[in-house]
Amino acid sequence: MKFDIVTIFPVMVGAGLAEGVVGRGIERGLLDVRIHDLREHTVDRHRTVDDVPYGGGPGMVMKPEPLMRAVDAIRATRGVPDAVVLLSPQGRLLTQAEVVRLGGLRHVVLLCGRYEGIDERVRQLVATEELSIGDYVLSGGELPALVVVDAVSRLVPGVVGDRQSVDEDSFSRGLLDHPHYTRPAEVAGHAVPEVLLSGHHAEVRRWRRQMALRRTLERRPALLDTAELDDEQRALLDEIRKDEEREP
Ligand code: 4GX
Repeated sequence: MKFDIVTIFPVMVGAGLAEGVVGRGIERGLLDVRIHDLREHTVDRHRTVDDVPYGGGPGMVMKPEPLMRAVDAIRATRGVPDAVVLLSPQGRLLTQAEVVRLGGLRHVVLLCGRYEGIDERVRQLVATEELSIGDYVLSGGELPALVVVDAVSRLVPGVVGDRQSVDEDSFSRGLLDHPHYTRPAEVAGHAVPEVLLSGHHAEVRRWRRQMALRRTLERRPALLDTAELDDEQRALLDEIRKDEEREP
C-alpha cells in the first residue's frame, strides 16, 4: 500500500514511521511511504507556507498554492491517488470502520495542516475527504497522519506478523479487550485468575469473552449497540446484566 504525507515537519513524521510494526512494514517493502516537505513546493526566498487570514483575526492560515503544487507533484511522480485526506478536527471521526475502508485503497495522500487552519479552497479542490482522530485540539496534522498510517498498515497483509492478533484485536470484533496476564503468577499479592492457569481451553475462552463483554458494558456501553454478538455472547451478556441487578 502507498502513502504520501505532506508536512512542514518531515523529520517528525519520519521519526514516527521508523520504528515498530510500520517501520518493519516499510523495510520489508509491504508499505511504500513517502514524506513530502511542503516548503519544497514554495517559490519565494523565505519558503513561505502561511499568511494572514482575510477578514483579520489572530493566527495564520496555510497558503493554498504550496499544498496544491505538492499534490500535483505526487500525482505526477506517484500516480493518481484513491484518496487525498485532510486531517482536521472538522473531519469525520476516525473509527475502525473508516480504517478498514482506507485499508481497501491502494494509494492514500495525507495532508498535515498547521496554524489556525488551511485555505478553504484546498478542501474544495484538493482534498477528497476530511478526517479527525478525536475531539481534542492538536497543534498539527502530523500525529493524526501517523495514527492513520499505523492503524491502516496493520490491515495490510504481512505487516503484523501474527494474523490472529489482528483478527482478534479489540474493535475488529467491536468490543473492548479482555485482561491479559503473564508471569509471574503473583505480583504484590495480586494473583493471576485461576482459570488462566487451569489449562481448560474452553473455560479460558469463555472467561475472556465474558470479561470483554463485562468491560465493554461498564466502560463503553454504546459499543454493544453496534457489535455483532453471537448466541453465546448474547447469553453471557444476559448473565452479566442479571448479576449487576443483584449487586449493582
Ligand atoms: N484530528 N488538528 C490540524 C490545523 C488544521 C486546521 C484545519 C487543517 C484544517 C486534529 C484532530 C487536530 C489541529 C490538526 C488543527 N489543519 N486533526 N490542525 N484532532 O486537532 O485531526
